[in-house]
Amino acid sequence: MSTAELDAYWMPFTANRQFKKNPRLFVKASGMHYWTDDGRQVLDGVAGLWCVNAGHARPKIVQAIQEQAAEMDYAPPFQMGHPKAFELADRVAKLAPAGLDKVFFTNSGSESVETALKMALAYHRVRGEGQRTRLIGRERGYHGVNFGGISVGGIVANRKMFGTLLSGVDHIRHTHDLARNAFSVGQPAHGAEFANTLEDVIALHDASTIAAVIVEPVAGSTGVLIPPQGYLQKLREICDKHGILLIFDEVITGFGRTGNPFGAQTFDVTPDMIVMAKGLTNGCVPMGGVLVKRDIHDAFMNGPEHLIEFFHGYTYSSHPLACAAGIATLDTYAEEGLLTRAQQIGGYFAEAVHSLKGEPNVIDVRNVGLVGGIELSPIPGSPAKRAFDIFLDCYERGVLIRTTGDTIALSPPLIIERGQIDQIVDTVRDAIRRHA
Ligand code: PXG
Repeated sequence: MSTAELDAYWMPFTANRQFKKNPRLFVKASGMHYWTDDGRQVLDGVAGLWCVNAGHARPKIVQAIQEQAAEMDYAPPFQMGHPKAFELADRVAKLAPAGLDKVFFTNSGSESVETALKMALAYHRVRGEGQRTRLIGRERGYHGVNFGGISVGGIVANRKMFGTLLSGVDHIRHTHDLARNAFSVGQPAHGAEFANTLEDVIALHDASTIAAVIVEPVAGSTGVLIPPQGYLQKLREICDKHGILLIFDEVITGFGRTGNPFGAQTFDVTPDMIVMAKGLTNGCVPMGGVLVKRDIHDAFMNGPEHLIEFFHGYTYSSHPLACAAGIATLDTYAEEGLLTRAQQIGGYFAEAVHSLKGEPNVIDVRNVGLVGGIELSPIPGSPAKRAFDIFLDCYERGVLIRTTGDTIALSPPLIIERGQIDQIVDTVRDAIRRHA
């Protein structure tokens, strides 16, 4: 494409000027691969953007979307319904930890986060604890890009340009501890006590003012931080002790990424709400949702029956194309055992990514399920440059990876085979050496 043709589109989370000088365009995708506009095949090491968990262009999903578009393009979600919305909610609830059996639909992870935060505030209010207005997030957390999400989020670059954000928000400490945990395989041994920083925040504000705590079970965007052993359990205990809701943002960890349908199951901690998106529809149609405990939902079911109970929703909540894609996605996951496949191939993946220990500038390798993080020491004075150059290098050599700061993130489709894991890791290794 010419410079003029690339001009109008202001690209999200992209170095626009760098991109437009040397564009990287995908035109086709199938299975584990993309194809570029100049006909090169690129192995997908990040499932698009952590979402295409069943791989690309899966026939059942493609067909479901095509048929739905022809049969019924749209149905209003307010005061009306369509069967597939109920079917998908039921299917998702059946995958969730026991007790989380109500589902609210949105169109993205960001909208799901806003929905969960609003539900938490309103829940306390409908049960007479309306003074619980504070929301607690975590340093380095990513919860999408809307105002609630960046307020509870902890990635500085995503917040600092946007004013004072939501009031009444505080943050607990992040869990990264290179000194004690570098090169941990799976969950790091040290750091359960970082959960105690929640007790400090509670002591400062008083528990009676706090509505909810939101964390990612595995922090993805900030560079793959795996929860220390016992850490999430401790958060759960502290929240229970003080009547505070615990929200897991599982936009990345949902739908098989850690070896179970949800990270809550992998780490054996049940939150009060689960925020999801991405893998819910295999990335094929935008969709997100919030899984909620039954008693939270039931607390709203008061008052005259003709009145709306929760004043929230989107024009495209439970869009028919998204629901059709979601049902076909869950069918595909089930038929191929994909939601637990990371348990089988995760060991091989772990060994492969940890073989990068000892390569130049590699200061940490982290993994869980089919997620890997490789942290590099930055070029002095040029943070993020080394990892970005490695990203470009891998792309030129036919492997798509993702970088954030100086950390490389790998999160391939769950259909990946061993030889493809080798190809990704070998390509990353060569690129790391070339940029030493
Ligand atoms: N929560 C989490 C935990 C996420 O990872 C969102 C919310 C927002 O979802 P939407 O659909 O509104 O984008 C996400 C999104 C990265 C990267 O750096 C990750 C995401 C988005 C963009 C980049 O790897 N995850």
